[in-house]
Amino acid sequence: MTMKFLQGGALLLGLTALLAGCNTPNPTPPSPTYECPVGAEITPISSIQGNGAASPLVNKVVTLRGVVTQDAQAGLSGFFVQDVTPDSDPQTSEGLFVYTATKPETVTVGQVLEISGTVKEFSGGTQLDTVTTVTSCGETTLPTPTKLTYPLDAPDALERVEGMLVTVTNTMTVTNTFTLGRYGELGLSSNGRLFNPTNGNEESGSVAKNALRTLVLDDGSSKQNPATIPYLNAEKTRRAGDTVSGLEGVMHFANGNYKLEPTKAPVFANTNPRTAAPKPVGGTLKVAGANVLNYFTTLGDAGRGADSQIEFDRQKAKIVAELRALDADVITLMEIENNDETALDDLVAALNSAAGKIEYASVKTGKVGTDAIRVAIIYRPGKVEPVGNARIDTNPVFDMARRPVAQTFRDIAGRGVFTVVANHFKSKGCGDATGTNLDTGQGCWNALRVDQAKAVLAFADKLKVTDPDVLLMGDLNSYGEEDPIKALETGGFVSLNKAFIPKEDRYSYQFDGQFGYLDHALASAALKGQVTGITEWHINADEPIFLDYNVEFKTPAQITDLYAPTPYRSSDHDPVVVGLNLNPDGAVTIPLTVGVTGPATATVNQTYTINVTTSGSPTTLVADWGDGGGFERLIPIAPSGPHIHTYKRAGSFVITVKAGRNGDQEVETATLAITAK
Ligand SMILES: [Ca+2]
Ligand SMILES: [Ca+2]
Ligand SMILES: [Ca+2]
Ligand SMILES: [Ca+2]
Repeated sequence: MTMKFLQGGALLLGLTALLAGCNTPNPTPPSPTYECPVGAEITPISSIQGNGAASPLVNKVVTLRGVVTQDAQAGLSGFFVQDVTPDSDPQTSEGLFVYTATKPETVTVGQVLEISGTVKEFSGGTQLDTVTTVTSCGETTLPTPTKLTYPLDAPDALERVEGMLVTVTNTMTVTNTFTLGRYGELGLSSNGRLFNPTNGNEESGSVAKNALRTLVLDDGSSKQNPATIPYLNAEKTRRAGDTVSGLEGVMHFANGNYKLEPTKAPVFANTNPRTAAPKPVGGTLKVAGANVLNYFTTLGDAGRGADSQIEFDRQKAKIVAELRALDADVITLMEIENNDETALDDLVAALNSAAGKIEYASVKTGKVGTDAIRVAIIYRPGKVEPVGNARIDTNPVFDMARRPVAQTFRDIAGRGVFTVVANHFKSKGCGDATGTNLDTGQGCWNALRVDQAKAVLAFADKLKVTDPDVLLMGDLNSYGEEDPIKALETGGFVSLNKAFIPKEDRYSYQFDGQFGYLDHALASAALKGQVTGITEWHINADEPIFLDYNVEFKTPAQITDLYAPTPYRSSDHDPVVVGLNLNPDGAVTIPLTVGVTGPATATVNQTYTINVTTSGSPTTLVADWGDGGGFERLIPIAPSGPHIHTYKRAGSFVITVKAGRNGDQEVETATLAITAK
């Protein structure tokens, strides 16, 4: 049927009605027919859509004829029509969104409508707007959905099917749940989840290639924070890694993205179910690393962490459930509030309360550096004993991040000694980044992270004097094939993630729908042979963010229904667990350490007291109080004890304490910044 025929105004019968006249062996239900008014000049939808990014008919008043494929007026303020007489050009879409926000129409799927209105581009999508007349012509069968097979052949491939009924031939994988709670959307990908190109999963991976594998599945609604979150399973989650098939719907363009608005319920499979515990890692001793999602006892005004006691209680219950499920003997923690021991003590008390016994103790460091958060180490005193005190890397490359904290332990049963280092390198966020720290494919601050990796190597060399077995744990804010990890590998450390975990399972974090591991475990060469296994427990990266402790953007029912005091989405990073079977060690040289803590403010002309802790039996101990007097001896040289000073003037001062031994061939330094008023 030609356009000329249509425009001639002849009676139009549905093609199916004509075909129904043929003799068929079986009786068929009467086919729908339609008949449109005579006279109007009809503009084909293919001419409205054109073959480019925007309509060639913007702001033109047109009349079109299309069959309703989806009525989304309740959720999207419009409905979709598809031309009853498509052209033969696959580059031109035959579908269109009819925007009816201020004047809803009663339409039904399968109804043929003649509609007059104005062609508009609204944030990148073509639509019929300011609708003046809608006339029903009757009904017809729906067009056969256009088949889409991923990966797409071009970044703008979906432009050709904008507003059209489509079906996806692939089984797709959930790769992005970030806006599932907020907008009812899921990011899907073909051929499995998406990985960050620098994670090492494929040789020639790129963000552009990932984009060709991506599809957004919407819920037919643009409403924020829907009371009913779509696509959840019986466990009220939808995990990344789950699959979905039978996708059919209309390809809508809105908010800068193509979104499939389903016309059939998508069929999900829980192919990546939750696990109750981390995979076994073997060994006689387990060391874990976990991010505690800004565990702040300072509520609300800290600008991070829980906003209220209710949120903090929910956060604590989830973190305690996670850490207990790790069943680890030593745990390095990231994102503890840097408020001396307050937040850390609170968490340890909660762990011990849940255990009904003193199961964990913490390595005491006081406030570490000046960042709002710090790293920390907790351990089971029944399984390991500290050898000396914590050592903190005060290299200035960590001034803009978190200082690494190290602790040497002896395995009480097996007598093996090793040292664990908790790390949390500078993040990829750009902030004030300039010069070599701008993003060149590995996020911002990559150059600084390389310097931090090199500093950790130098720090580890000092630690190896006590015992050569050093385990680096933590969020290095670097994916597996990025420069900071290569620097550590070049420096002799072995990536345990790479050595033990299959590529497709190497992830601890999701950003922008791409997965990767920022959370690492690296062993010194001497330790490698004593490692029995490692796992990344996918309780967080795969889970939607709305399952976390927060109460904002949730209805009262959701605050209750979506929350559970379980490990799932206790944080945004997956924890890492390493199994060790340590070789026994004899007596070791206790590491020389020094630490200093004290109030943040001193009062002029009054006694100010610091507490100095040391290990490794220093033979000299001196302090420079920062007010011009130079170094003075501290007496006695005790493992822990107060020392006093009186400031004679107001000002900001940095107190430096040095401990030495072997005729000061070995010297350790600690500093404390204070203000005298
Ligand atoms: Ca076409
Ligand atoms: Ca939505
Ligand atoms: Ca050892
Ligand atoms: Ca909150």
